[in-house]
Amino acid sequence: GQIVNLADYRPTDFVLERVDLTFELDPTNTKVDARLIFHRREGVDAKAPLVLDGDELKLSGLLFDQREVPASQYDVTPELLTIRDLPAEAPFEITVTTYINPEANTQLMGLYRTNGIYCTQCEAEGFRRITYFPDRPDVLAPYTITIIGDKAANPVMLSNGNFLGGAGYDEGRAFAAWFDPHPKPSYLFALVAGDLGVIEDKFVTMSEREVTLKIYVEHGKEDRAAYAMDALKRSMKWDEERFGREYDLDIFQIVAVSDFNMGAMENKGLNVFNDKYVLADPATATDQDYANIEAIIAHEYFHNWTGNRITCRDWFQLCLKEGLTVYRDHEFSADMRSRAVKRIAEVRHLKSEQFPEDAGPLAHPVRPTVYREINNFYTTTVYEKGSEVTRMIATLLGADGFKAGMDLYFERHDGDAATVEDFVKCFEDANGRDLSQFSRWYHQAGTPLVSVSTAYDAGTFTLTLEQTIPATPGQTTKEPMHIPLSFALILDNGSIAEPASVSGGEVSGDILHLTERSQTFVFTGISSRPVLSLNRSFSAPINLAFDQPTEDLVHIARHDTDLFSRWQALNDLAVPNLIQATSDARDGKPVTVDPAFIAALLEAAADAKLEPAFRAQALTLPSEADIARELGCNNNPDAIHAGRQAVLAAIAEAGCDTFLALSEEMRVEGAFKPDAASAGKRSLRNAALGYLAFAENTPARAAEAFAKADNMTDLAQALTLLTHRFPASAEAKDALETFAKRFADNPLVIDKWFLIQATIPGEDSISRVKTLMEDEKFNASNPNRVRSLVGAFAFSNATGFNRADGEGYRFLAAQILAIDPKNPQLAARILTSMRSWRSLESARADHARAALMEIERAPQLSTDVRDIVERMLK
Ligand code: HT7
Ligand code: ZN
Repeated sequence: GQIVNLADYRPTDFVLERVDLTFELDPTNTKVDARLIFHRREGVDAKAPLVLDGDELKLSGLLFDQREVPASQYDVTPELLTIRDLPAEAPFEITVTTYINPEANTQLMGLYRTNGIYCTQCEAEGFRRITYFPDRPDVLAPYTITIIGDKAANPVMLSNGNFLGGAGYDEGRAFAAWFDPHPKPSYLFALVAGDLGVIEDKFVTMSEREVTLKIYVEHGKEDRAAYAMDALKRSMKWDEERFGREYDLDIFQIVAVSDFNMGAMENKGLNVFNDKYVLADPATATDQDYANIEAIIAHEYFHNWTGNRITCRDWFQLCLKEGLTVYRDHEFSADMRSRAVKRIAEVRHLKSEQFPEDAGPLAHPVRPTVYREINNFYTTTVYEKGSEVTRMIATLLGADGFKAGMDLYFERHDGDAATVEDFVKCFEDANGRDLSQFSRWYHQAGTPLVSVSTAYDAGTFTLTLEQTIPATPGQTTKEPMHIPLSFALILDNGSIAEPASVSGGEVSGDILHLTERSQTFVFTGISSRPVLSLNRSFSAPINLAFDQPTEDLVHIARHDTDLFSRWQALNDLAVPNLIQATSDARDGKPVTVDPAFIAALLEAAADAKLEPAFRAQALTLPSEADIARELGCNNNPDAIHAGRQAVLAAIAEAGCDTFLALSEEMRVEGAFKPDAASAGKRSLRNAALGYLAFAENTPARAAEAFAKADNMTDLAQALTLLTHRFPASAEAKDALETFAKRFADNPLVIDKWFLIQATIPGEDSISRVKTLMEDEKFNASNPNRVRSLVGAFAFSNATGFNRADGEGYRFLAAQILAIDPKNPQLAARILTSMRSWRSLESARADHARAALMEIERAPQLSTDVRDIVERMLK
C-alpha cells in the first residue's frame, strides 16, 4: 500500500532481454520456473542490485547462469527479491523457481482455477503473484512458454503467441509450448489450461495472411459462442479499414471463464473473457447482452494495437490504452449500429457513471499523478472520459487530421511503452497544432460547467460563454480548458442559419472553440431570432447551465438535424419537470407535468420517420440517479422516486393511445435476430408496455407479454415490469418462479433474476436481497453473482439502498467486510456505489458516514478497500 507518484518514474536498472517460463500444473502446487535474461542498462551503477517484485510468493530456487545463488547474495520477502553482485555489462541468466496454489487464489489475480480451468489475470500487477519479476509495463520481452500438465485433465493448454508444439510428456502428462515474438510487458501474459470446448474459424488479413480464430468455452456451450466469433471477424476487418491495423500472429484465441473480476482481458493473442461477454443465444441473451458482446470483443481485439503493440510506460498512462480503445470500440459500434442511438447511450452512461465520479470524493484526472492502489484506477474517468478526450481530439482536427495523428502514433511508437505526452505530440506534429491548452483535459479533474447567455438584436446574435471547473480532491484552482462546442443556429423554419460573419473567437465549421474563462461570440447576418443548439453530439463532456425556454427546446427536439441534440432537448425538457415533481412529492403536493413537455415526448414517440431505437430512448426519462445529480445536494431518494413515478404516470395517461398503437406496430415477427433494427423495435415496444402498465394499472398486459415472450429481451423486460410495478401481485410471483425454474441451470440468466429482484424499489428490498443470498443458486465467491445481487442493489436501487434508517449502508458495509478478505478488487469496486454519499440529505448522509467509518475501523482491510474508504471520507 505505498503511495506511487508519477514524478518518481525512472526506467529499470536492468533490461530484460528474454523470458522463458515453464509451468508444471497442479491444482494446489504449480511449479513455475522463470528463466530471465537481463543486462545492466548503460550508465547504471555497477553495484545496483536487481530488484524483482513478488506478491505472496515463496522462493524455492534461485540460479545465476544455472548455478545456485548463495544466500549471501540475495534478500527475499514475499514481496521482493533483491539480488546483488551481478555483472556490470554482460547479459546473464537468472532462474527463479516458485510454487503457487491456483486453487486457493480467490483474488482472481495471478494464476487461479475456475470451474476446473487454470486461468491467469495479470493486469495490472498479477504477474508478480506467479513469479518474482520486474512487473511493470515498461519492461518488454519476447516470451517462450512451456506448460506441462495432466493429459486427461488438460487437453487444452494455451499461452500467448504462436503454437510451437506439444505432445505426450511422460506417463500421464502432456506438454505444450508457445512463443510470442512480440515484446510485451508481463501484464499481457496469459495461460489457460483445462478441458474446454472450442469453435474455430479463420480470417484472411489485408495482406492475405490466414489467421486461425478459436473461441474456447465450457463443453456444451459452443453454440452460444457464434455471435462472439462473428463480432471478432467484423472487428478485425473494421480495424483494417478504419485504422489500417492488421493482426500480427498466426492465431487469435479467446477463452470464456465464469469467474472473472472485470469484463475481459486483452492478453496478447489470448484474450480471456468473463463468459457473460461471450455467450449468447436468443433464449438466454438480451439485445443489450448482444451489444455488449460486440463492443467488448471489439475493445479487447483493438487493444492488440492500442495497448499491446504500443503499451503504457507506467500505470499513470492507463488512459493511453483504455481511453483510446474505448473511443475505438465506440466508433466500431456506431458503424455497426445506429450512430445517433449509440451516442445517446454513451452519453447516458457517461453522465450516470463518470459525472458523479468527477463530482465526488473519488474524482481524479484522466491521467492521474498519484495512486495508492492501481486496481482502483480502472475507472470510468480513465475509460469513458478518456474516450471523450480522444473524441475531442478528432473533433478539433477533423477526420483527416485525426487519422494523420493516429498513423504517426502507430509508426513512431510501435513497440514502445509510451506516455500521454507522446500520444498528444503525434497529433501536434502531424497537424502543426499546439495542443498544450487542450492537454488540460488529461490533467484537470472535474466536469467543466459552461454557462450560456444569448441575445438577439437586428440581425446580430450574441453568445456569451463562461467556463468554470469545480474544485476536486487535491486540485483547488483550475486553468481554462479548450472546449470544442458543436453548435447550430436553428431558424423558425427549421433550417440552419449561415452567419455573414463571426467574431469573438475561433469558429471552424460548426465548432466553436471556447478557450477563455469568458468569451463572447457575435454572429451577424441572422435573419430572425435563432434557437441555439449547443454541444451537439455531446462534442465536449461538460455540463451546460443554459436556461433555454421550453419553446426553444421543443423547436430543437423537432428540427435539429443532429439526432443526439433532439434527444438532449427532450431530456432538458424532462429535467425541470422531474425536479418539480421531486419537490412536490417531498411536500406531499400533487405532481403536475408541463403539457408542452408531454406533447414533445409523444410527438417523438409517434414519429414514424424516426428510427424506433431513437424513439425508445426519447421515452426513457432521466433515471433517479440522473435526477439526483441534477439536484446536486440534499437528496431524498424516496421523493425522487415518487416524483418520477408520478411523471411517468402523467405521460402514460396522456399517451395511452400512442402506447397502445406502438405495442402492436412494434411487434417483431419471425425468428429472433440480434441486429440493431430488430432490437430497436423491441425496445420501443417494451417502452410502450412500460407506460401502459402505468396507464392501466394492472399486471395483466405485462403477464401476457411474459407468457408470450420468445426471446430473453422481451422476457426479462416483462419480468422487470411485473416485479417492479406490481411486486405484490400473484403474476409477479408466478413469473419469478417460472423464470427461475426455466433457467436454473444457466447462472448467467439467473444473474438477471437476481438483478431484477435486487432492484425492486422500496424498503423491503434489503430483506429480499438477504433472502436471495441464501438461495442455493447464489455463490458468494463468483463475482458475477455478487455484482448481480449486492452490486445491483447498491448501485441501482436508490430507494432500497438509501433507506432512511441507514440499514442499506450498514448492510453494504457488512458485505464489503465479508467480500474483502476473498476478493479485495471486487469489494473495493462495489464500495464505490457510495461515492455520492455527501449529496444525500443530512440524516441519510450521517448514516452513510457511520457505515463508511465502520469499514475504515476494521482491523484487516485490503489496500484496495482502505484506499477507497479513506478517499471517500476525506
Ligand atoms: N485491460 C483490462 C483491464 C482488466 C483488469 C484490470 C484489473 C484487474 C482485473 C482486470 N481484468 C481486466 C480490460 C480492458 O480494459 O480491456
Ligand atoms: Zn481496455
